[in-house]
Amino acid sequence: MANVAVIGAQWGDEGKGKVVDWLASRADVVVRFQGGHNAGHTLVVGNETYKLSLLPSGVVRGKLGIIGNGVVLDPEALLAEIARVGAQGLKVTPENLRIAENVPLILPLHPALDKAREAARGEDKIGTTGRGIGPAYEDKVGRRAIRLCDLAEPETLSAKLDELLLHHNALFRGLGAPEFEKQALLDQLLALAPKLLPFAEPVWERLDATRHEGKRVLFEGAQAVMLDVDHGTYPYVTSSNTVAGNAAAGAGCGPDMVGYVLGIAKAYTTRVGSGPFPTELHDDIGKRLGERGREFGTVTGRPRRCGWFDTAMVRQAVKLGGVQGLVVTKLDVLDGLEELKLGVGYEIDGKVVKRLPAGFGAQARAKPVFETMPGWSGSTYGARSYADLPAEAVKYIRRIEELVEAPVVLLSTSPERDDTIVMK
Ligand code: 2SA
Ligand code: MG
Repeated sequence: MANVAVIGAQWGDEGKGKVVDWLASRADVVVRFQGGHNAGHTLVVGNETYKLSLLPSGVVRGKLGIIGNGVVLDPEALLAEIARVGAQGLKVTPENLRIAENVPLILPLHPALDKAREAARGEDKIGTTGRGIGPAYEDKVGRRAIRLCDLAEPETLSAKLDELLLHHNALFRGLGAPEFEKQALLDQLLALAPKLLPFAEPVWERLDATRHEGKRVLFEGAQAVMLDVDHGTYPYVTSSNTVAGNAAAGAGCGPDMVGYVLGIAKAYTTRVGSGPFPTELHDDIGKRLGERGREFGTVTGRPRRCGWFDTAMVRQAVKLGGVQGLVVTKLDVLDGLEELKLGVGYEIDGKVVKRLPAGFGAQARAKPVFETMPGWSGSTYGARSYADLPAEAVKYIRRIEELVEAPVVLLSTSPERDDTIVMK
């Protein structure tokens, strides 16, 4: 296998961490291409548990990690994460971490704006992670972001901050929130420069060299297709493109380098934050999925909303995301349920459709159309071969493949790396 991109096929938290870790051990370079420290996953290596948010997972496996230009980088969060894993014995240095010099930075005013806006939205809040992700991407597209390379040109920072604050302080005034002062931001950036600049480089050149050396690259997606800023449940989305189509632009290489696209889906569905979720369960089964699946956000600790697997949505994610093979995770959470349901489409204003429409109103009115399947009484937890699975579990997976129009290539049956079934 050459290069691989891993993306979420639902609303995040599909268990990408384990799969990325599994693949990172086979790669030479691991690249993050979008998102920021709104992503989070836990890696267990021997006796150590690492909680990663910005660092590409490969770093834990001794591989080169790259933070691409498509990421929004909070320098303080990165340095804190480096210190945290450092205390666990993992040294992160410019030897094993490189950061695109053109990556936009998240400054303290970004989380402040993120939170002030969410507070102003009240009931209608997006349910963001409050990390300043959206405002930082706005500044990038608005051409007023401070980027990592700007720290190497301290003489230009003052004027850049003037422009940034002209925009932001007007917003803070409108929201009745405290304004930011230039000098404090300038001092902070100047203090960060010597700590961050050693990691900065034109990573596109390194990726190009990687290509010529025939090294293997893993593109590590964060969030998921249904949180994509264009293709997700807008406006209840994150502010980046999460589809594999963005891996090249967000890393700085040609699209041919992205390689095989692996989509990750949980055997049921979860979502944190607000927004449409047609197959959501508000009953005891939903509660049971949340408890058995330990469905709490890694970043914010929020309980996740739970529901049945939605094949219409994952099919859409497969097509949009460019998914060539699917990994289904946490099948064991369904163990013991008498009956299972698969969402196969939606009824919207009396019409049955197979896809989730783009409009928020229509998405919110979409009622799920279900197909019912028998559950299984045996356990799938920790199963390592196809033959260990109850017949009904195999049927469930096969039906998912048919409906989402992509093969299930891997089945993950516990958080343990080896509890993975390669499907044929
Ligand atoms: P933001 O903070 O602007 O990105 O929030 C906008 C919406 O996006 C949702 N969001 C997420 N939902 C689930 N998981 C997220 N991160 C994962 C994690 C990491 C992953 O915490 O484990 O799976 O890669 C994540 N990040 C953002 C958020 O809830 C809002 O609905
Ligand atoms: Mg997660």
